[in-house]
Amino acid sequence: MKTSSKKANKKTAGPATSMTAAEAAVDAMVAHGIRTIYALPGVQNDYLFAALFKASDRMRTVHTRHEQGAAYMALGAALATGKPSAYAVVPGPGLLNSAAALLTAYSMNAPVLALIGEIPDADIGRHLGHLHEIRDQSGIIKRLVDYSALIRKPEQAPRLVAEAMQSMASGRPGPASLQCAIDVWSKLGAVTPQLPLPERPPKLNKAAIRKAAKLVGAAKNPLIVCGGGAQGASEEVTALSAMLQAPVLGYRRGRGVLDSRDPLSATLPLGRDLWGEADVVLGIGSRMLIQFRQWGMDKDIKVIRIDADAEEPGRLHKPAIALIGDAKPVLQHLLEVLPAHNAKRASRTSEMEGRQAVWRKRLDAIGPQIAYLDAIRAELPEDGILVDEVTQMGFAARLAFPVYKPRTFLSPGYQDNLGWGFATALGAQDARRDVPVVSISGDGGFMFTANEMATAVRHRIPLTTIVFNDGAFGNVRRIQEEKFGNQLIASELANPDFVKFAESFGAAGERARSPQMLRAALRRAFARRDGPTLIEVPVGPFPTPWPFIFMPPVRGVKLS
Ligand SMILES: Cc1ncc(C[n+]2csc(CCOP(=O)(O)OP(=O)(O)O)c2C)c(N)n1
Ligand SMILES: [Mg+2]
Repeated sequence: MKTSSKKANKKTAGPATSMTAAEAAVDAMVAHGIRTIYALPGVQNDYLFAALFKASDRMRTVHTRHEQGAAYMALGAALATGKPSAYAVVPGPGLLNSAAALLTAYSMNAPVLALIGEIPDADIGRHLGHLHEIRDQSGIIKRLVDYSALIRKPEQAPRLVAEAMQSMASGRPGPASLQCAIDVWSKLGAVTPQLPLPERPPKLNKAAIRKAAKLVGAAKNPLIVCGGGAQGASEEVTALSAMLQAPVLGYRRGRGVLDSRDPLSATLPLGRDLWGEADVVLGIGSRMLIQFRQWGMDKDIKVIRIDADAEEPGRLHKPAIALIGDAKPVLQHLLEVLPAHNAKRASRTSEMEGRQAVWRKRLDAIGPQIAYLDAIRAELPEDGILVDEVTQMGFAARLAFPVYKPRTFLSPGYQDNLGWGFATALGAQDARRDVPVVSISGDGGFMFTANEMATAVRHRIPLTTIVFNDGAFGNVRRIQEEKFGNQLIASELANPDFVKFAESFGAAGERARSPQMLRAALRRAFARRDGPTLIEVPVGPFPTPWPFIFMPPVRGVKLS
């Protein structure tokens, strides 16, 4: 848990004003740049919603049909913009309904602020059986977020909001939560506004960066591995890759840091070959779990890690050099000092283009998925956003969907939680109304939050959702067919008519039976900017992607 900074920002943003705790919290969020809150009301938060009503010229309230939708939408907004976002729900069941998304925000290091109601302040911990009471709510929340606090008085609200926002932006980013009791939201107090607290980044370790420059500058076969922590450092990674002629491997959360059209950009299957050859690896904002656990290590590989979290680099393997801090400033300094230490490098363009072509050919094994992905790529503008899912198409997208810009490919990282896609994509589209957002789901995953089609219509969110309908938890069904002698259990699904389903909400519904038809449907969907479109693509079983994802080691030791 992060604790509040000792050296408080004593300066205030103005004189004290009489207001409720709820008004103070809303004002403070506005002062920190939060302009939208995803929310679902209930009696514990009535005064919070009264404050949101009063502030509706400064903050939009987007209400959802389930708390999981609100939290996923806040997650999508944070991921698509790189900026903090917020959601508000009632305690107990409201909190738990939002918890899978909050967990995902934590594992994706996403700055999501969860405002959670509470039972009457004096009764917290007394187990009286109040509406929505849950044992040790603050204890449960503390395990899900980086910063958590209970607002006990209106006067505390600005400061606690500032601390939550500071925590979400500092070090390794991540979610925060503020709770407030039903009877405290409405309390009046003399509230003094609070200026945002400084982020306080760690001091650059210039000596260590110079050491890293020497090590990577002398490397014969340098490789850069990017995770989600590199999304804010795309320019620097691109420059570094060119300077070193080092390929950049990004899978799932690291995709788009280097433009897929750059010959030095690599994703999984080719990335594993490159890992096998590398002598110095620079890991940026990545846990490197696949590399260390799946692909193996040996003494011939030297690792440099750049990470915002000082504890991360040493978890599986002690790196030669750990550079702690946000990737952007660390890389900016590395780029300044590297030229003095860098070996003469021949262009790897034609070699890498040849190797890319070989893997593209091998990926014909999942050609049916790739044909649909190519159709999406052909229609989606360069800065359009694709949100994946735990589905056949999602697995293929992580390997083969070309990504041109950072934050334009959203994938749930290690949670890989079925059902994240549609509602997260709604949040991304709500926060980025200037670009088209496409959600790809299976019929299984889509139905987790399909109710939020009502939210999309109500708030005119122009998201395009493609549901690949194979009438099954197809991924599970294939495992049952191949590994368990066709013992099918709990994997075949009864579905609605998805086109009629969409239309019944007032959304546009389309059915596309081929990649060509999908392209035409996408063009129509992108032209519709005042509401959502669902495109159902009926499909049969897809070929397995697993041989490209779970590949055997290429180096000696699997780290435990
Ligand atoms: C929260 C959660 N529950 C269960 C799973 C396990 N799971 C992974 S894929 C899958 C089936 C996905 O079905 P669908 O969305 O239709 O995609 P398809 O595999 O058919 O392409 C399931 C149940 C999961 N990853 N996450
Ligand atoms: Mg399916």
